[in-house]
Amino acid sequence: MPKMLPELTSSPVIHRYNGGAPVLSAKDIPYEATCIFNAGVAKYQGKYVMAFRDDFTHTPNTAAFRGTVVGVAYSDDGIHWDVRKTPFLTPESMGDPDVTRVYDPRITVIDGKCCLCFAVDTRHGLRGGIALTEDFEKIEVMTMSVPDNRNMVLFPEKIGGRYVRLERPMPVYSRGKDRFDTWLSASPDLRYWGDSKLVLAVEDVPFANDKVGPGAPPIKTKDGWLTLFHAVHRDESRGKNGWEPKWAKCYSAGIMLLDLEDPSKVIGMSKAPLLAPETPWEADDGFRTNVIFPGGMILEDDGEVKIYYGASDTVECLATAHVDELVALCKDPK
Ligand code: BMA
Repeated sequence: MPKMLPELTSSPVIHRYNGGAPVLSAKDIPYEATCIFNAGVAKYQGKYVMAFRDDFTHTPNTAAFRGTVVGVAYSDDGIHWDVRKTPFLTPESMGDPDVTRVYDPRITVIDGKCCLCFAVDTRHGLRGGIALTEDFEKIEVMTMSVPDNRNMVLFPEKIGGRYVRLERPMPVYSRGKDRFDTWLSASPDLRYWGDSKLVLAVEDVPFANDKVGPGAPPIKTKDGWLTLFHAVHRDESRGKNGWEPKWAKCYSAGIMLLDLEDPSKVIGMSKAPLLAPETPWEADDGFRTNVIFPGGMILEDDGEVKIYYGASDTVECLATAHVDELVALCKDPK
């Protein structure tokens, strides 16, 4: 049985593809793979492209990971994926010996180019990076933050003449352990970032008590930037879940609208989760159970929004909803 709090349930506007079964998992990968999750997805040059995280272990069903790489897959329909034979990003390919891990990619198509946001672990802290790629072979790293920052997500166009990103710095010293909020910074050139502002704090979200962070690149609507975020609820009584000895957190996905001209302003937010862990892949099985981690959101011509999310840090899943229903949820005052 799912080990969820009863109040954390998904919105009725959400439809899980194939009952919530993964669209990509370790069995689809032609190289070492144990957990395939937290992917970024975009439409680029006539195809869907996915960059996914691959954590691999020697021994099934243990948390003893040996490494993490980022792989790439292509699709004609956003559902069935052809995985490239070799990984795309590895710690070695980052060209910096300090990097020990690269993971949690997001993809934004901007000015006709693919812009990747990703996290790297280094021997001197966890950094957020932004890089350009045209072919998913080579990357040009544009910027790397100081520690500790992660979950960067780039908007798909310049706003007020500047590039804008959402991010989740980790103020352990000043705010206490794991009270991490969502921030925004702007840049003239993708390299130099500043004018940072708080967007969404943990205490703004009724279904979070631990941290809130950016999800997928926002979608532009006439009502505002439709924006997914992850919301973390911690409850020590959750005890043992998944392969880890103890995992007390529950990650759900929320949805909000940001002002079109000043996206640091939240102009609407659903008071309830959009997607909360419910299916066996999300709530019962995997490395860390009770994790929904959205990283990709695509608006189709007919108004369908595809939402790609990592489930239980173990597989990649897909849910859909109509854009009008998502906007309506954000505007609903309840
Ligand atoms: C976050 C990140 C994600 C992960 C999540 C749940 O802090 O590390 O990569 O999916 O925790 O484990």
